[in-house]
Amino acid sequence: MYDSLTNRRNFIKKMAMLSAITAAASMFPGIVFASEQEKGIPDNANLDWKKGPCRFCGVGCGILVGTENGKAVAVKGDPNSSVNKGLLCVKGYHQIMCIQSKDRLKTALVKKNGKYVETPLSEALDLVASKMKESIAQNGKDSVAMYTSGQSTIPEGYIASKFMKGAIGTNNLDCNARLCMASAVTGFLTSFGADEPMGCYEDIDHADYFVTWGNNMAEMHPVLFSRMLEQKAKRGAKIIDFATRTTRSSTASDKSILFEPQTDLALANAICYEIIQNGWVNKSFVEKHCSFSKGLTNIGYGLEDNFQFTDKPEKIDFEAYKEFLKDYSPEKVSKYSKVSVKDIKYLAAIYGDPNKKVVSYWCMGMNQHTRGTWINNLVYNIHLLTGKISQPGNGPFSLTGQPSACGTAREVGTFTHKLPHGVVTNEKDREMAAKIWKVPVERIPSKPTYHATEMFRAVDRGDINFIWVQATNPLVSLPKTSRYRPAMEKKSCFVVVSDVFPTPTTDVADVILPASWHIEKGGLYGNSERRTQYWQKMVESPGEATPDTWMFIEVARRMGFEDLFPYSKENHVEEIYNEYRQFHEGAKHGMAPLEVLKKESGAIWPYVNGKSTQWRYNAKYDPACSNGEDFHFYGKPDGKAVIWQRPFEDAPEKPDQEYPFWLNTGRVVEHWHTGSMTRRIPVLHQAMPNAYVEFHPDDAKSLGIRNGKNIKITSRRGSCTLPASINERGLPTKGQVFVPFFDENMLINDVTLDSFCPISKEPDYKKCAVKVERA
Ligand SMILES: Nc1nc2c(c(=O)[nH]1)N[C@H]1C(S)=C(S)[C@@H](COP(=O)(O)OP(=O)(O)OC[C@H]3O[C@@H](n4cnc5c(=O)[nH]c(N)nc54)[C@H](O)[C@@H]3O)O[C@H]1N2
Ligand SMILES: Nc1nc2c(c(=O)[nH]1)N[C@H]1C(S)=C(S)[C@@H](COP(=O)(O)OP(=O)(O)OC[C@H]3O[C@@H](n4cnc5c(=O)[nH]c(N)nc54)[C@H](O)[C@@H]3O)O[C@H]1N2
Ligand code: SF4
Ligand SMILES: [Mo]
Repeated sequence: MYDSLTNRRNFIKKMAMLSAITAAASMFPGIVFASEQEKGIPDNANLDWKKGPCRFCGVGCGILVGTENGKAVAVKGDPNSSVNKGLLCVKGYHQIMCIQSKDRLKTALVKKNGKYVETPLSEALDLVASKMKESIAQNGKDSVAMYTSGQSTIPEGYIASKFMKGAIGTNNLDCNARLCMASAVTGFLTSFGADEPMGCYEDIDHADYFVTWGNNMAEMHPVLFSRMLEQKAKRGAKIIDFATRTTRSSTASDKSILFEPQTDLALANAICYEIIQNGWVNKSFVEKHCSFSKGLTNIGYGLEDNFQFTDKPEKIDFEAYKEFLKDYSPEKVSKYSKVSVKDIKYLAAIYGDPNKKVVSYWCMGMNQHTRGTWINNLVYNIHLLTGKISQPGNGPFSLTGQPSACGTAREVGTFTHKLPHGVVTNEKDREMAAKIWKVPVERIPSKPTYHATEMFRAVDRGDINFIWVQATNPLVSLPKTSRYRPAMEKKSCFVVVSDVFPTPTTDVADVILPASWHIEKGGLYGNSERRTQYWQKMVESPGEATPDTWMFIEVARRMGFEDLFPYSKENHVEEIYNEYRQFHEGAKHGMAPLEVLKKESGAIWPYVNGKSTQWRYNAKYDPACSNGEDFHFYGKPDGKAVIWQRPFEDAPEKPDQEYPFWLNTGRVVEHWHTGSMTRRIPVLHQAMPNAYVEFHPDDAKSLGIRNGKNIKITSRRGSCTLPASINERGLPTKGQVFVPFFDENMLINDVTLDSFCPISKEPDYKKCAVKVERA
């Protein structure tokens, strides 16, 4: 018998005691340091170094992994990678240590009479295939679902899409990037008609100002932040941290401006108001390259099952837009955003100064937002009105979180509405997919089905009877797990989970499949700056652990789709990438060939005539521009980017008498999401052994709360008990508490709300109302 829960807890406890390295000192300020591990590598060490992207964040640093006698023994930064120029952060340096973890999943486990039984992998895959077939036969194609990840490789995402949409014929495929990047995608599509940022990391070397809109780059994108700090030291570039909480990023910035949650919508409009009032609009840019639109308002929060919403955009003119902005004077907005009129004017003046180059960065503060699409649009408005876009050092830059949120989730398109090129609702896109996949076009359904939250609601309702979860840990990471855990435990749904370690999600699985980790399989990832990176398999997997792509292929073959999956076990990564590349031929999205990716530390798409395109839509750099002008927003039929009229609307749940605090959630530098990997790396686990709840010192004082005391946090959905943290890592504003979500023993997502942006369907983990009491 295998008791994953006790094993896991014991293991994590033991590790905290055993760990010898004291990491705390090297943690400050959470950026880059020469790791103990790297210092320990003798210069003459006879290691075989292989290159690849880091396993963790969307920065996509290049790493070199040193192997000896078939074992990975060291990691260092790739000096040839333009992303990180040889640097790594603390997670980067120590990543390979998790694969040595004693409780690594090495065999398939099948639940029999309530107990997990070690089972030969081929037998477990037989069972998965037969359960999938059984569900389809009994309840139809839309009774089976797959939930994957922005950490899946490009081949994994591609095969998942081909399997579900092309072979079976259901759009029941979505991924955890819905919890993360969906608002960025709908923001790009509505403003520009094409996904992903126009600029690249080289912008950092040219910008005079960096404005971060509610993200914490010192901890979440540390290597990029260190590049910003370098420019600050070298050229006096300035960092302005605009957020709802004081973090390490704020303290390392030149100026920190705090605002009330949700009021970023009003503040972005106030900045545009000021830009117009002061005559800072770049008139010729706006006339030539922009149009104006408005959409529906009071659009709801997606709290009911089967919630549907379609926007109805309407063209407007500049005068109407200007009239709309009258409600957003700095004086009016200052009252509810709690940002001073002076600070609003200060920000507007930076964006408005034609001689200053400005890059805006954001991540989850703007995407995990019930008006996530809108706030993305509103920040684009600022850059469009001033023409500060698509030029070195000038541009809005939406950062991705996961290592292949762009490459896999967005480009391959592991979302219910997506295909590798385009969307399921478009007949031409379906025809193209059908042709490359060699399936009848009627097989690919033209209607999207379930986005992430709705997929788990469908499991709860009994509408999904089979779900396969891969490279994600939803029972820690979904909002309102207090509903979705019981849903996954129901007998009406057969649950398959592929992971590297036991987790709270494998705990509810009927079949657990042992996956190969990052360097044990080859693959490709795509980072925040549209850079595709390839790596080869570097070490063997333990036991029967197998690459995810291969497990999908094995199951698809067992279901009778052998002809559609003719790949070889040895070269499937390369064969699949070559097939996938056909979807993206052409100047707007061409992908680099494998030979280039094998040699170089990645290439940025559009890869045209043997060259990466660093700045899209700017005719100087982008060969796809074809209107004869200096800029061409070719994602839109009229070649113009859209300036959107979007109002401020409140959050669905706000502090009140019964639940008087805002709850904000997020991350810390040491841990990766649900902690399944980083809590198995001794140096990281020891540096940050458990979650906590941060208070503003004034709130702590008035409630009589002291550091380390246990506090129970309760919302209308559930509760969670954690030790209080005052004046330690971060500092929430008064009336707000903050909790990181990495700790599976303190499940804050039992408390969060599953409301989402009606356009992107991305949940808002940053805001709900809670009460706090001493436990
Ligand atoms: N160490 C580490 N790095 C990571 C990850 C990790 O798990 N660990 N995960 C990666 C992933 S997948 C992601 S998505 C990124 C996340 O990267 P970030 O977005 O930087 O991090 P979070 O901690 O999720 O979000 C914190 C921020 O949300 C802001 N916020 C709260 N409410 C609001 C609001 O109403 N409006 C605005 N504009 N901001 C608000 C707060 O100011 C706070 O600073 O990190 C990536 N990098
Ligand atoms: N409260 C709160 N919740 C949040 C957020 C928040 O800000 N606040 N942020 C949301 C965001 S932005 C994100 S991106 C999600 C992330 O949430 P998840 O994706 O659920 O979190 P991870 O810990 O990254 O889960 C990845 C899992 O894949 C496993 N794994 C690693 N490598 C492989 C592999 O090669 N194959 C397989 N099969 N498995 C592998 C790991 O062990 C781990 O269990 O969380 C979301 N949830
Ligand atoms: S910044 Fe991100 S990609 Fe770079 S080493 Fe750290 S976790 Fe890896
Ligand atoms: Mo994310």
